[in-house]
Amino acid sequence: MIVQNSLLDSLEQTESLGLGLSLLPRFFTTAKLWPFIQTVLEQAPLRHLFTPGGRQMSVSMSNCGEYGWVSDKRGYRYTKVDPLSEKPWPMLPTALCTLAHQAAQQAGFKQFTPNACLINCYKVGARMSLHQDKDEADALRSDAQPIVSFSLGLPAIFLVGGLKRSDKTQHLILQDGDALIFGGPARLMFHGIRPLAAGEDTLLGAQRINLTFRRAYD
Ligand code: MD3
Ligand code: FE
Repeated sequence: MIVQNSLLDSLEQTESLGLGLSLLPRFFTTAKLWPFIQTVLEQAPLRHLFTPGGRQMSVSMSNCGEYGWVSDKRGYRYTKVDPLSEKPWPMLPTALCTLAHQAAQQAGFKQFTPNACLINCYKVGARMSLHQDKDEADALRSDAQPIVSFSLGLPAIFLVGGLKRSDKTQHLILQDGDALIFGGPARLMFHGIRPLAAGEDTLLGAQRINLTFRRAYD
């Protein structure tokens, strides 16, 4: 994959990492977002989901927005109700929604209004193996909505491959405050996160939080 620097404005540098993949380094201020996330997590606590194959994930997860992503022995899907509380997922805070919209806009996606936000929590050693995100209703359409990702806390090594699991991967370090936008052809790329290395973030401590903003259904 060719890494090229493009689109420079006075505030942020946008690196366009091939078709449809953009990195906005230090796009947001974690201290401003963290209280909103903590409020969501008080209502819908992080939990370690099980894969359909019966393995417990090392990443703990929760959601906010109209839809939330869940996994259990029945499969992967989006639900309107948190299976733990049997209540709707907490609202997607407007401040987060606006920032995700702005990130998508800077990456060239004008119409992005997320209705799902998956919250992933990585403690030291937690990882996410190579996968594709295909559970959104439009995922396989060429006009699919992008996915916007925000990284908070400890840095992580992000792996990105191609459209086949066996394609060679490249890595990218995701730092606190970074936004990554996947759209167009990049939307179906295999990707994952290496086991989180030990460290201490001044605000979040020994963990990394990742938010992925999505359009689950139209
Ligand atoms: C590439 N999360 O939640 S974010 C996921 O850091 C997920 O927690 C990782 O992969 C994390 O599904 C990576 C970056 C990301 C998010 C969505 C993508 C990369 C993507 C969708 C398609 C292709
Ligand atoms: Fe993913």
